[in-house]
Amino acid sequence: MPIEFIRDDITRLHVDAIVNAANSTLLGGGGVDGAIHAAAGPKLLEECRKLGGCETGEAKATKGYKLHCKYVIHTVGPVWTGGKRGEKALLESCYKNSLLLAKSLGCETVAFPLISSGVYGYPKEEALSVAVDTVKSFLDVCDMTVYIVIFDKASFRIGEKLVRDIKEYIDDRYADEHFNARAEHMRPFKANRHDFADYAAPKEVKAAPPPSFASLKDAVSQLDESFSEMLLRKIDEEGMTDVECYKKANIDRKLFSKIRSDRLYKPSKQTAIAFAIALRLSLDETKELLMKAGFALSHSSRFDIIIEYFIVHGNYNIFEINEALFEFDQCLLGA
Ligand code: AR6
Repeated sequence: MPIEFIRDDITRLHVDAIVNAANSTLLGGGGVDGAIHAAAGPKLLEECRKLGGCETGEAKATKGYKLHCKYVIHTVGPVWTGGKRGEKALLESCYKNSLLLAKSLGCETVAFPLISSGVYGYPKEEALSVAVDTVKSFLDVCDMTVYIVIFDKASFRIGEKLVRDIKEYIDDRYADEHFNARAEHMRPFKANRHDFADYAAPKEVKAAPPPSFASLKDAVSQLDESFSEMLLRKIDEEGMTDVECYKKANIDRKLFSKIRSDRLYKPSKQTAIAFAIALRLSLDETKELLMKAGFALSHSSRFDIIIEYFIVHGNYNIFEINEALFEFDQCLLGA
């Protein structure tokens, strides 16, 4: 999956390269830099000494030594001094230069910490949005899986208002669900209280006749449009290309080819929803697409209600949706 947010210690990740939020000496320090040097062992510092430092916004690579990665890419973020000294452009350069370097080294998976958002004081919310926007632009032209590692949950805060709105939405939906469950429970009680003199016999409801199949084989052969068929049809109807669709869905090319070539492919629920978001499907269409993969949206699940919230509000920004899911401790969308 092209961008993935994970909450972890970056030194534990098994990827081709991890990025270090270093300082211009490249000789180690505190924060993530200290953790990376501690986990990699002293040989990392030995190699760093030979690099001759690094300018702010630039990136240099070393081997990973005892870490579970081939390379460490050291980049130097800007120190935040209020935002008027080109901090944003410098932070963007950190991500761009690290990604270009990773690509030149043949890396397919790269993990970033939130550069500058610790000791260097860059506001975490803004640091996160620079990270997401810059990585996203890079992935528009290049295939790679990029992990943005969130060490402390406070780094990952979507706007207070959005959190409040989603909370309200969840509370309302849960309340509905409970109300309906209670109403269901009360039904026999209401019937008991009926004045039987006024009681009218319920109208006869005619059920639709069941479909008639000559045999089980016959029944199984009459499959409806599958998930992959509906997905490809919707892509055509929207006038999108496959690439546009899977990039918007934050799904990687290999997974998309699998879905394309297997009409009975069964995706995960997160993948199916990611495509619904990429295609800007209405709530009903989303439910239809999900049903084809064997899933539903339910008001008994916070994940489902959050997805519904975004669709109902016409917000199809998958990164914002993922930030909200992360905020509410739910699985993220994508592969
Ligand atoms: N894994 C992932 N993220 C981490 C980890 C970890 N193990 N440890 C901290 N973070 P910082 P900076 C997060 O201060 O702001 C060093 O001394 C942390 O929560 O490490 O770019 C260097 O030598 C924060 O969100 O880097 C420099 O002198 C983010 O990583 C200076 O700090 C970055 O925090 C660089 O400051």
